[in-house]
Amino acid sequence: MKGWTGNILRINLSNKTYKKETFTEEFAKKWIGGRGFALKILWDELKPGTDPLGPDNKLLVVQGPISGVPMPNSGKTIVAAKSPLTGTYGDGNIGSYITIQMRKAGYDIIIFEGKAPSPEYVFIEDDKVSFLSAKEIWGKGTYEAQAWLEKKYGKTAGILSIGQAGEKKVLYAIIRSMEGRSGGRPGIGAVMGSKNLKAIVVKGTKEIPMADPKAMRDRGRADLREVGEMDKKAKWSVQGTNAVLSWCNEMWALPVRNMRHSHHPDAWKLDGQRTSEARVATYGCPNCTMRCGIAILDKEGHESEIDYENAGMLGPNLEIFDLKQMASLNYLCDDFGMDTISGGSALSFYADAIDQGATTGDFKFGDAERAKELLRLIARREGIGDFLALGSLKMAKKIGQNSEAYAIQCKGLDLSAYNCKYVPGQALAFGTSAIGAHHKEAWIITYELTYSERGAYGRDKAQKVVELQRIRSSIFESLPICRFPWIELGWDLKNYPDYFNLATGSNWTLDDFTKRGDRIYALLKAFWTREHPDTDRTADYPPRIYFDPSIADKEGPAAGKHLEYDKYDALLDHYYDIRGWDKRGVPTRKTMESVGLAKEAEQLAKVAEVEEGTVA
Ligand code: PTT
Ligand code: SF4
Repeated sequence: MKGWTGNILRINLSNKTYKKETFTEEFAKKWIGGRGFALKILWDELKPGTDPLGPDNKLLVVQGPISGVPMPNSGKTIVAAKSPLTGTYGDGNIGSYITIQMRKAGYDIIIFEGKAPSPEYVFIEDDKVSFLSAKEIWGKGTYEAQAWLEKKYGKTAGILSIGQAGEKKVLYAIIRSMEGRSGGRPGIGAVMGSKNLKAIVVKGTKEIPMADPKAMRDRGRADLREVGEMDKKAKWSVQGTNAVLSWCNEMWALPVRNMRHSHHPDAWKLDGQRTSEARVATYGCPNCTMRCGIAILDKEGHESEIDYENAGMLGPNLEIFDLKQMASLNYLCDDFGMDTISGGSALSFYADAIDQGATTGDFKFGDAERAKELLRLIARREGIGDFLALGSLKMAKKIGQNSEAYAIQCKGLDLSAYNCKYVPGQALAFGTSAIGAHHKEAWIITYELTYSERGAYGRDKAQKVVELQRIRSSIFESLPICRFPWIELGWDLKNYPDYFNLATGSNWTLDDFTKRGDRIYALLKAFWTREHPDTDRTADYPPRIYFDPSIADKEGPAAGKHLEYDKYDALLDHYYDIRGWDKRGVPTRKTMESVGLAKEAEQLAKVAEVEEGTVA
């Protein structure tokens, strides 16, 4: 096999054993890598109803056929498990040296099973695996853990670690790497913590297998230069992802006050120009010539990497407009290892619920100092922090009093920083994202607000969401590779099949990828259905407050507007029709068979109703 190493490393933390397994070329070509591999393995190996934080859940670290090869932005790794937030398949896409080191050590997939009897980290060096005590770093933040491990294993060792939030199983804990990388929004860091696994370190010395190494090197060198030049011309990484903050504010699509508002006159204080002017360091992933991790100093003087989601959710969403204070909240999330999006959303939901009289407490929008204290309590799960660690949906279920309406989440995962109360296509993208509300599945908002009619619910928007989910699931999450050269610089999508072919010796076109994207999306929704057999179309609705006329903006381009149930339902029907799913949003048997999932349809039918359908 070329491109893939063909190897799986299976590690049992309970009894400190490990074994090397192989996968077939048929499996590789059916599922590509990254998300495709992780999804199929978790579907096959987890019993329905597995406790996400119990020893039977599995933590996967996964590469694909072009991971780590010398080409633009190939330093990304998938971390995946059954999510404690959503109760279904969850993953994150993280930049890390582990991408290169794992491939050099000869593995595409590492599966962690069981639970270490005491806090440990695992060191993998080619064929050897060591189980080592983590007592010197357990209880420490991710910056200290990373520095301690780097000192021992070197700056370019592949290192993934969790902070106190992962150790304490905060449901939205993430995994960290290098100085600024964070991945696994659906609580993959909590799964790692539940296994008593503080860190994973990998070093390898082998060659990454490629069908045509010389062509790959020549093409890679030229394209790294080309993407770097495109970035210089476009000046994209001058502001990086935070360039979008002022655009969202202009478009009235910014998260403000738990998304009750969508615009704020002070938002400019946190925008891309301000973060760029305050820059003290730049971070990035391996193999990248458009490094986008812009770090500024926070109120306490720490370097804090500000991406748009962090700024949006910890700034305007909490009505905090002091750049350094917002950076402090971001630094704490990074150090504790918790998701800035869900962390920001848990805090804004709490302030909102107090405002609405649904609960009592001493936190108000705009109170940055109290927000810092709350983040510390969350990371330790102390006092009110234990409640905030559950994430907005589970908090709302505890509070009751109709507060679920303003928990800004879908399927248990909080929305990234795009306020869709009058952006139907992006609301559909969040609603139908099968891992919960994450913009990485389909970022249709720029198309919708730039080239389409904002308030329209036409079939074209459902079609666009499906197209983006196809491309992102198959190419960007399954190769896996950073999507920014394509999405931000317009680097041609056709480059990706080219690299895949150079690595594997195949002759694939874009079509070969997008077909697999449909297979992956059908299995993702089947996974959700297997875990939630009584599911219906409401699982694909955006937050209920978006339909509430009382939160419509009073001025601006969306004045007096909000989402409407009947129109959203019609849009959802278009989506299901294009996908060949039934009216509950469950893939039909015929659809599953048509994308090569006949066996999986049988398995699903044992626990949930599967309609026959007509799409073949
Ligand atoms: C990603 C999500 C994002 S997406 C952001 S900012 W973004 C937040 N970043 C966090 C952070 O930082 N610290 C923290 N404690 N929590 C954070 N939570 C949020 O997590 C990230 C970049 C970014 S920055 C984006 S859009 C792109 N995402 C990609 C993707 O999803 N797929 C893909 N193929 N390529 C992508 N490229 C870009 O990568 P999750 P990273 Mg991330 C400090 O993992 O779980 O998907 O959540 O990985 O290496 O940090 O790169 O405006
Ligand atoms: Fe990482 Fe940013 Fe480069 Fe993508 S563009 S590989 S997220 S540094």
